[in-house]
Amino acid sequence: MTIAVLAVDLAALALVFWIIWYFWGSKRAAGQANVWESGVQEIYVRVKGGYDPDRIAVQAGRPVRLLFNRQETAACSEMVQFPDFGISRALPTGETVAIEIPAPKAGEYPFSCQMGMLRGTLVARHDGRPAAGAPGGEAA
Ligand SMILES: [Cu+2]
Repeated sequence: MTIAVLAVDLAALALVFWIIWYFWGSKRAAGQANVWESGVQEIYVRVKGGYDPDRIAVQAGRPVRLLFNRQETAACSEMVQFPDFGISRALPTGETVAIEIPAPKAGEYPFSCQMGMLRGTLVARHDGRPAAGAPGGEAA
């Protein structure tokens, strides 16, 4: 029993490392959230002089989890806010902060730092595809 629990823990840990490697190690084109079996769409957003990616495509009507990781100490980026969802969160340097958006309707939802200098857009579409012309639109 204990060994089984340990095995599950190790598997979960391995998955976490794999996710980190996959998103940060393998420089993908960025933009499209990954959809897990749970139905949650998840994507890492690096915060360093801006948001990377700064245009995030997701499927409308499904839960979204954005994992912000701030890799700088500049005060400018210490908060991120999603005015459409009433979300405002601190982003401590070096920590990953999960922001959950239950099920966005189709539309474009801007997000920004507290002073609006750094900007990004969450794009929720029924087909989950980014708008034409969006950078890095194709799924890797
Ligand atoms: Cu700012």
